[in-house]
Amino acid sequence: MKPSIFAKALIAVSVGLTVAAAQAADVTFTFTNIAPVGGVGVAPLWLGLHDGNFDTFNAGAAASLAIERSAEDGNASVLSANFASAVAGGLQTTLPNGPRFPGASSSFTLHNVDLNGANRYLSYAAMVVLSNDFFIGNDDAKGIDLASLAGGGKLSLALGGAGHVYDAGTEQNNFAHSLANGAFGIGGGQSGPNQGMDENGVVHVVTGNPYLTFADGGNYVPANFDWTALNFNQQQAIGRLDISVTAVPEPETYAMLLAGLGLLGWTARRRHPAKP
Ligand SMILES: [Ca+2]
Ligand SMILES: [Ca+2]
Ligand SMILES: [Ca+2]
Repeated sequence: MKPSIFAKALIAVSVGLTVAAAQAADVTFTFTNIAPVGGVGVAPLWLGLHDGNFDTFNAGAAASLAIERSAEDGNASVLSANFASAVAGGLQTTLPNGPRFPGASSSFTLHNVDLNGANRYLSYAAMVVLSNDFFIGNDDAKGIDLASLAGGGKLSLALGGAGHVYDAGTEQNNFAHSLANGAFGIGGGQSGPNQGMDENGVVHVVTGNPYLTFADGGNYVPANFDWTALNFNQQQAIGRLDISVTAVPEPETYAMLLAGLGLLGWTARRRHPAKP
């Protein structure tokens, strides 16, 4: 039998309710280092999903302690603690498995994400490895809006392209005093957090190939790194962040859907009463 006009309308209403009420989502983030072999690495990427009111840093201003720790030591714990206390309903993670060097990737899935509200905007930050205090991040708290993915979908972002690599301005660019974080198993200089010479500067965009001007840079860069062709003025990104969203209907959505189906069944029975 063909469904009645009423039944068709009911189906349309049920589907509409399902979409409108499906606010929770599973969001999988996969970061892949796409720099050339021998290029820079990226420390474990911190990701925060908020309502637009969490600003990690401002270019031209002194870095917070959270950004200093992230940029100098690859340690997002202060940033994470700040986010947890400042953002109601925020969700965050730091991708696992240590720094990602060219070709390597790392993934994590956040659940119960509200991309229409409390978790609409994405912020990210991570140290560029090796460096004294370089990091990738987004200055604009509302610069990455994920609301269009609330019903499901995919998005890929290029991270660390021209204009998106920053010097935290907290440590002088000098590998002789502080090469990397010993916690990552990269020796040659730093043996603990917050080492190196204070820079007392502001957060600023890195341009060109900064390693060419590092004091003693050539004497301390490990043999498996080749930064001679590196140029932060070019558009090429260090990494790609793939975001995959699966909308998850909330329990009340199922309830409405079942109620709609029940009504459909009742309508069908009324149109075709059982024969005695
Ligand atoms: Ca900012
Ligand atoms: Ca610096
Ligand atoms: Ca410092």
